[in-house]
Order: sequence, then structure tokens, then C-alpha cells
Amino acid sequence: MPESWTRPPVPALPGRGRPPQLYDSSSGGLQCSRPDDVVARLYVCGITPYDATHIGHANTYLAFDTLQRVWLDAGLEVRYAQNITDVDDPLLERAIATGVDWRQLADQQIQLFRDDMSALRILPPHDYVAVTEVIGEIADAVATLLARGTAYRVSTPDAAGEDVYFDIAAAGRTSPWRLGDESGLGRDEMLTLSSERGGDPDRAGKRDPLDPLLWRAARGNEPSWESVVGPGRPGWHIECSVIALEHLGHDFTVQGGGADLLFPHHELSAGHAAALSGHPLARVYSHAGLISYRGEKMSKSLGNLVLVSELLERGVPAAAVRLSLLEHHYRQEWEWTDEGLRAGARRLEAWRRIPAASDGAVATEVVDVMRERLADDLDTPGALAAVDAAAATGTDDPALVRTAVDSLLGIDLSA
Ligand code: 5CA
Ligand code: ZN
Repeated sequence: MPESWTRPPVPALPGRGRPPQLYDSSSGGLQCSRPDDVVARLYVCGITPYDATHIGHANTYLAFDTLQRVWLDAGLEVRYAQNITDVDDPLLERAIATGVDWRQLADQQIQLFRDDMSALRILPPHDYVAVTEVIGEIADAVATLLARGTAYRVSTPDAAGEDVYFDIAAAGRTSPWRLGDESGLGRDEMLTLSSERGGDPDRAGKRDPLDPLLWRAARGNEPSWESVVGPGRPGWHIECSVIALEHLGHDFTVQGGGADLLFPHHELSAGHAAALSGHPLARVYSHAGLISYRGEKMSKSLGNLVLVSELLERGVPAAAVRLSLLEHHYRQEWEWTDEGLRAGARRLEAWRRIPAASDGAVATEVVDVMRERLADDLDTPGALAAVDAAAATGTDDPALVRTAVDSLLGIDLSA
């Protein structure tokens, strides 16, 4: 397993917060994220390693970092798993377009991502799993789905091999999962999103245009592995189902990612997992809003990227980047601006000088408000406002406020 990255210390606060209510895409409302036992289990979809780490990526991982901090403050333990999509079409296409070996590109970008996550003091996953490490396990899962009749083979266009597809209708009959339960989307919207986001609704020979690829038979110069289902490589959604089930089990507490993953990726990885385990994948399906830049979603394909590493190279403090993201609620969709970054830097300076004032804000009350706001669907703007007020009036215990800022918001004001 690749190393994840440096774990920042999380200081304990006096007293205890509570597990947050979280917006759940599946039920369309708030759900309590309290696990049945003392361990909260979290899976967040990791990067496809090229064009890392842009501000959109950072915002999504920061949202689930905040969730973990609130869980820890509630006295829970956290088990956190994340994948790396280190073999997939977009990565291979980028490697070819730039004349770089795909493995080298992936390794270099994974290292950059780790360094950026460390600098931003994002809590690392306990299990950080690259797809290329678990090809055998994924092929076994595809073989199981074939044996159960929830997958089928389709000849490749040159008839030299067979791809394997997931049978959505069969899975809907034989598992607790139903297409649409997570995203709530209608079929037409699903078809549009499927073709925009890596699916192939027009592929001939499929039982349903929405059936997703589980295994891509070896072709030409593409990387491929020998396996129980023939030579090839995994489809996209199955990697997250297999890695999540292996490291977290089924019915885990929260499945997370950016809102662009709601459909098809999260809906279908939940479908694969349910067809394999007979149980729902997770309790809560949580999605962070997408960040845009210059009028469009920040994305690799559009090329309108603001990279964390470039900001850090320019001398911007990582804590200022963090604050400029936390100023927005994690589900909000918003546009990155230089002014927003400057506001984060100003706030950081003000927070570093929170004055002692016996008639100022009562620090224990500041902590209570921060806890209350974060328990309400991770309302970071509300938590920031409580600290802003203390910074403006001073507080009877600046050290306690600084500890709360470190523990709950991940910002070390002494640094
Ligand atoms: N490897 C897959 C997930 S299995 C993937 O989506 N990789 S990614 O590199 O494209 O994105 C990594 C994470 O950042 C995902 O959770 C994705 O939803 C999120 N993300 C990507 N673009 C943005 C954006 N503009 N704003 C917020 N989050 C984003
Ligand atoms: Zn994923």
C-alpha cells in the first residue's frame, strides 16, 4: 500500500461535541452520522493522478477532514479509506498526449498530492489503496458478479476479447440496491451524465445503455493484467466498491466525494457493492460542492486549474488557503477568486492575534458555538464567525480558542 501522508496532531478539547447531522444525497435530507459503535467508517474517492492538486480537489478532501475532526471531538474513532485511480482512460490519454509513461505520471502526481495534503494538514487515510495493487481482488469480484448473473460479457469490437458489464436490472432484482436511490435522477438525466462522465451508453451489445463497464479486455498497447476473467483492466466504479468493502466492510458510515461523482460513479459503486455483499454500501452519501474558476467548473478537461502547489510556491500560507475554503459551506458551489484568498490571509492574521480580554468573549462559549455549528451539516462559515467575533472583542482564554481552531478547523495558529 502506498504511504499516505503526514498526520497532523489533533489536540483534544475539554468536554465533547456530537456527531454531525449530514446532508444525505440518498434521502435528500439531514441524517445523523453517528455510527452504531465507537468507530466511524469513511470512504472518500481519491484522485486520478494527473493535474493534482487543484483547489476543487482540496475543497473536497477538506470537507471530509472537517467531518473527521468533528467525529474525533465527539469521542469517536475514525477508520478512513481512500483509493487512487492509477489506471483509467483519462490518465492514459494524458500520458499519451504528453509523451510520458503513464506509471511515471501517476507516481509523480501521487507524490505531489501527498505533499499538498500534508501542507494543508488534511488528516490522511488509514488505508490508501492504489487500484493497480488490487487488480486480482477486483477481478475476483467481477468473477463473482458473473457467476451470480449480475454481470455479462460483451465481445470487443474486433472480437478478440470480451469486456464485462454490470447488469443493472439483475442487481436491482437480487440486491437491496435500486438504480436512482442515491442520485434521485431520472433516466434521461442519467443517460446524459453517463456519456459525459466516462460511461458508454452507445456501446453495442449492452443489455441496458446505462450498464457500466466492470472489466475492460486487453487492447493494443493499453496496460493490462492477466486475471481470472481474462487479460484486461478494471472499469472505474468497481475499484471503489472493492476497496471500500475490503477495508471498511458494508454499511459503513459515510461515502464521500465531490458532487460530480454522485452519478454515475457513487450510484454504481454502491450498486456493485450491494450485489457483492447483499447489503447497502453506506449509511450516508455525502457530496461536496464543485468549485469553479473563471466561470466554469474547475476541471482537468477544461484546464482552468488553480493548483495548491503553485499557491504554496508563491508563499501563500497553507492555512490561508484552508481558511479561504472553510469560509464556504462544503455543499456550496462557488467560484475561486484572488480576493477570497486575500480574505483568508487577512482572517489568518487576525486570528493569530486574538487578544486576551477578561470582558471579551467567553472562550468556552466560543467552543460551544463552534461545536454546535459544525454539528449542523458542517457549518464552517458559522464556526468561523464565532472565532471572528472572539478575535474582534478578545476573549478570556485565547489559548482555548486557538486549541479549538486547531482541533476542529485544522489551523495551527502558533505556527
Ligand atoms: N479517481 C476518481 C474518483 S474514484 C476522481 O474523481 N478523481 S479526480 O481526481 O477527478 O477527483 C478527485 C476528487 O476531487 C473527487 O472526489 C472529485 O469529486 C473531486 N473534485 C474534482 N473536481 C472538483 C471541483 N472542481 N470541485 C470540487 N471537487 C472536485
Ligand atoms: Zn471512487
